Amino acid sequence: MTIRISPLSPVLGAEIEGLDITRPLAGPALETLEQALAEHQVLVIPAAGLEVEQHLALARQFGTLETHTFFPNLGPGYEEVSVLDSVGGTRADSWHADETFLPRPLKATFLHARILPASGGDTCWTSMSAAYAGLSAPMQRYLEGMTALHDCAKTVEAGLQWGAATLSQYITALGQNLRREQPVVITHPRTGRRALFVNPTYTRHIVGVPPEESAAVLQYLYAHQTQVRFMYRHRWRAGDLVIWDNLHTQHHAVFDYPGQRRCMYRVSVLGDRPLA
Ligand SMILES: O=C(O)CCC(=O)C(=O)O
Repeated sequence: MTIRISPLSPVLGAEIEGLDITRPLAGPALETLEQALAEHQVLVIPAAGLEVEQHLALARQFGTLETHTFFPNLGPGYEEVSVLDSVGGTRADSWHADETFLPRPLKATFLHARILPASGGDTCWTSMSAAYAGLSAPMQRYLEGMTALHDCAKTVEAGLQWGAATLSQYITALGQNLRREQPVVITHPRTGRRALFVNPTYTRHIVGVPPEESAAVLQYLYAHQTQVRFMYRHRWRAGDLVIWDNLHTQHHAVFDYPGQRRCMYRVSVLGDRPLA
């Protein structure tokens, strides 16, 4: 079988065809997929009928699976399958990379579309390596060697502000102390490409500069990295499986389908410490 890789935009995203992901991948096929993920950052694979066990088995070939810090999951024996169901109010409509507050944030996420709204519910990805390459040379030099604090409680704090979380949930999140200092610029271990690594959902501040400076720089970077020229927007088809490189992209699930159901199953693979 020949694997076909068709770019979906000049910056990121590719559709993969001719690959049977319902069985263990042979070494060369796995290598092709890993290389395609490093190069294209977001891979779309038509996978109608993919079973949960097959979804898990595919992700396991990429590394150790994680149980998500706060998303609901499929239950005993299937804790590694997060369920993002709009009926349960679970959605991710802010720009983020997944769980960047972990010491070893996720390397890749595998999201399978189970139930889709009649229209809407797209997901946008932005390439953080394209965003880094698009910075001015003085800004790249300024960010060199900087670190930023990432904190899981920041997202609960945002929920508290608009009524999606309670004070006791926020206090619990603070007590869990899921915080980590990460490099502001990281390097891809396979391609050597550099990428910005700050996101508005979890990044609290840049370390070692006055709060006003950190806030202004982060605000600039967030506006810069979400320009449409760095982006791919995926219109889901039933059964699509999308795999993304979590360290070198960010994503935002568009919530434009009130009253309709959208349900996705998600499995993620732990990475290594982000390389400065
Ligand atoms: O539902 C989506 O399209 C994206 C899910 C997401 O943001 C996540 O799994 O972190």
